[in-house]
Amino acid sequence: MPEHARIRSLEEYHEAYRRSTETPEQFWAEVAEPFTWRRKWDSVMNSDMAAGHNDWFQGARLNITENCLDRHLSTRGNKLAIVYEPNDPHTRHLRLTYRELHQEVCRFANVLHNNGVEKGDRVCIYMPMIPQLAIAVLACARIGAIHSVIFAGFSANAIADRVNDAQATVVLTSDGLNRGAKQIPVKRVVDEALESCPSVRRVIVTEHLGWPVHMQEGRDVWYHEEAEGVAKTCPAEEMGAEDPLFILYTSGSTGKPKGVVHTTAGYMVWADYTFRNVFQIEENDIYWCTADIGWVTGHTYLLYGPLLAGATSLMFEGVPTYPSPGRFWEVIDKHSVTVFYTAPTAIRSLMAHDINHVLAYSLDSLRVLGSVGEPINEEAWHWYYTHIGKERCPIVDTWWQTETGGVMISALAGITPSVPARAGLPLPGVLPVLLNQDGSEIEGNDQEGYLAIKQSWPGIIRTTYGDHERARQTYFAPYPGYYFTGDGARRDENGLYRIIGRVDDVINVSGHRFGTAEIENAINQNSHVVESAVVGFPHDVKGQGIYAYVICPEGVPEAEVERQRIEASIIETIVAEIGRIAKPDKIQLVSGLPKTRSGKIMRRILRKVAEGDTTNLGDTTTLLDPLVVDEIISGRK
Ligand code: 6R9
Repeated sequence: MPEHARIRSLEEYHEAYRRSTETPEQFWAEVAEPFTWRRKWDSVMNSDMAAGHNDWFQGARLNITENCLDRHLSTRGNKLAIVYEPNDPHTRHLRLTYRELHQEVCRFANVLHNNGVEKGDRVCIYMPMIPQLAIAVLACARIGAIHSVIFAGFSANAIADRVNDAQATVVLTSDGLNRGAKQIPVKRVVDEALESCPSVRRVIVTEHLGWPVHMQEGRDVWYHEEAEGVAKTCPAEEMGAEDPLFILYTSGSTGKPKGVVHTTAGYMVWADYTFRNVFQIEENDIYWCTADIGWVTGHTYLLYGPLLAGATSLMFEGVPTYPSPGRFWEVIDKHSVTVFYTAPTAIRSLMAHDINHVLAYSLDSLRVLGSVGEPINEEAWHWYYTHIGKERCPIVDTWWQTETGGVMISALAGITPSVPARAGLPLPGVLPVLLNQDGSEIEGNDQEGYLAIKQSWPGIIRTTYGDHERARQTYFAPYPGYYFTGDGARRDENGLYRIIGRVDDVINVSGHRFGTAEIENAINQNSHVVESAVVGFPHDVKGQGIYAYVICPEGVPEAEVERQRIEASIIETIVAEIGRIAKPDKIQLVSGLPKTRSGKIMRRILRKVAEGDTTNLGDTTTLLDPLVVDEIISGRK
């Protein structure tokens, strides 16, 4: 494993941190040194935080797949790059060495070329968690096409929004996918989406379930037919350091998901550096990140980070509870997983089952445990630490965001402090600050405020696709000179950070971000709906649940069956507009919403009611119609 820039002790951490903040350009130039560059940079960091302009390694030329694959062939050609564990434990798993993965990526890249994909083109990928997904993503990067992976649980409408925003010309998909006991006709969802996507001229379909699918003449082709006789070598396109590598859509506090853009060199350096240091990766590790490649965690810590480091990455197609709640632990034993990275929601859902599902497995191979996506509550932390890590594996609670490209605040496994409910200390290069509402910095420990970042880092978001002003407004304008995270945090008495949660209108459901406005927009498409307001509430397993208050045109129907019918219809609309993952936990039909005289919905009140805390609703005197609050309380779900 590359020892380069590897932190091995607490002293080394402090030293690296000091250098990364005092002389960041020198620090990152050293970290970047051993990658494969076609040409080195002219300057390391150019940052104008107020304008949201951040360039790293300007002037450098490279291809990230040469760093993920070619670079390892002489020393790790026969090492496993990807181990694939299918949904069904009785189906055969698959292993790809670095050499094999290199060949498959080249082949897919040639297929893309043959289908007219060129550098800078946007390619949307809507595929199951199978090796072909990883291969497809890397194939785009190989030829300089910008990939935009869409999580394969999103609806046709959600796909169409993303494809149209990116103006993608090509879509990569499969015939179907397995998710636990369910099978989903993925290609059919894509077909429906593409009815409203005029930019798409080619769909390349990978056979996975062997299902018959409709192939549209002139547009759709089978991958296996296209790949026949195609060369397994493909020269890598030479990219500029700041050429976009991918777009990944994520929800914010406004209605439409944003296309977060990451570029080539900075993202690469950040992914590799954070991966090796946070998990303290060793050459023989079998590393398993349970995230789907459709989310940023899958991009940075299933795919790019591990491959850049030359590690073995396990890819799991299934779900934690199929065919039994012991599935994760079975996979860990089966493949001798050493480093395991998952989300608190998965841990909480498994905690709820009989502990015998855990005790049936040895879990001896484990060395490091990770958590990501939302704050991990103390109970889940202790369960994870005791029953999975057997009190010998450090837990890294990694705080970061789609926009940060990689981990920002976290323990480095076994090196910096790992305390329940604390993400911990910032990584080298990360300068977190706590801000007051007026934007002034809060000094000292044992303090709470808005979490912002004061200095550029290599993985910082570059723009939102096609609309830089939106990126500037969202992240850089709220507190000029800082990157604003949207999270609130506490710095404890030892300087460790504890992430409290979003301070904006974003709900985090099982580690998935949704804007309240985004869900409201979806609900409002339903003909039974005049207006809606969505808030989050604490949920035992998901972290936060979705509570929707909905006004119907004829008021709240008297009959229970009629109310149920409307609620079911609203759920159907949300599933169609966004996907099953955004289904509200509770829908309450109401005759009005608590609004101020200026027409603003008082979400604070709605949140309190959803939480079940109706004793102290605060000041309601500015409400237009205070009676509406009584109705909402009495009809609470
Ligand atoms: C990587 C990822 C980002 C939001 C972020 C925060 C929450 C993520 C966390 C965490 C507390 C952690 N979040 N990790 N909160 N502790 N370890 O999840 O990216 O999907 O963009 O979500 O998730 O609220 O702002 P993304």
